[in-house]
Amino acid sequence: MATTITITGAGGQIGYALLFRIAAGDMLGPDEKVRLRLLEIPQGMGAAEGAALELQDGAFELLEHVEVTDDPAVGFDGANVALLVGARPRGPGMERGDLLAANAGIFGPQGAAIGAHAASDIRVTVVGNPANTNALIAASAAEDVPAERFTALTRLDENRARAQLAQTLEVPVGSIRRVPIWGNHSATQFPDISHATVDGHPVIEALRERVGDVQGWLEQTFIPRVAKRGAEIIQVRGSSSVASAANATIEHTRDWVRGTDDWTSAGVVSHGEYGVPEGLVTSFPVRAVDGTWQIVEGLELDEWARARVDASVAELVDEREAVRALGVL
Ligand code: NAX
Repeated sequence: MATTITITGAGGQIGYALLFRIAAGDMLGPDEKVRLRLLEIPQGMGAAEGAALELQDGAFELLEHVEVTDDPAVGFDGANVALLVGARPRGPGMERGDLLAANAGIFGPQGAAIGAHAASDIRVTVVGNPANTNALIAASAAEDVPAERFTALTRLDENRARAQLAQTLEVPVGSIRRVPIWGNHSATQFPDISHATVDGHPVIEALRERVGDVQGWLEQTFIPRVAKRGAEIIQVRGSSSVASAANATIEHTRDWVRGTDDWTSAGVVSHGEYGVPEGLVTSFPVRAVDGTWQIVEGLELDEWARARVDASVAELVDEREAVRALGVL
């Protein structure tokens, strides 16, 4: 049996970077056949149809079928995995409330369509921003689908954090482990190195030798660099992060389905862990076991880390309040 994967915004930039890697087996493995559903809005249909022609020309042996549609009922029909990439970007003069409202108008109906049409094992990865709150909106609209099946992507933030540490310590990125992102996928996110290791040894000790004042380096260099990396990419490249975002989406979804051998980060629904209000889709340190994300519990957060986590969670609470005020939740 093939896995049916729905990609919204498939005619956009990240969609284009995702499709061919999924068809090549990078997400679900070299033995898993895939059926792709490319869900777009009418303006994006041409780009998605063009991508579908190229998928055909890729002659991917794992790719059983491709369908392009602008109807969510068709797009999510029988879906086992949904990558919700298409979102409304912030336009000129748009306030945060306008942005949340515009995206509620997308993620609410998509959540409802997932509830009505997707397969019972559906797993949803929300990439489109504001990703955490969009995941919350979709989850609350999806009848009979556990909220745990809706997640928000913070893997790109984690990858950026690991890459910055690797560069600073002059080690391969694979040597760096356990760098969870806490909170919102936004400038308030908290990349936490307090449990991080480099080749099994504490990163903090290695950093002390390299940068001296670790706390100063974290506050003035590392955290701003990670949190503002998206803006840096736009400035240098002239366009937002695309291939790195697609890569993180594939890694997040692959790990969810196939499991992890260590911690990673994902925006998952809180059940009150670490005092995060129940129901908020928040990034935590997680492991994937038997197809389920499990929050790594019992980690120490010192006062400074606690304040960072609280600030990001407070932003998520505000977003939820703003969406509630719209009558969406
Ligand atoms: P693009 O503007 O290139 O593509 C978006 C596509 O979505 C367009 O083709 C558009 O027609 C389609 N779309 C819009 N509304 C839709 C709907 N209701 N149903 C189906 N399709 C719809 O943006 P792209 O660069 O691909 O980025 C997509 C999203 O990813 C943005 O919201 C962006 O902010 C977000 N990102 C999230 C990241 C994360 O780590 N969570 C990092 C990368 C990226 O910034």
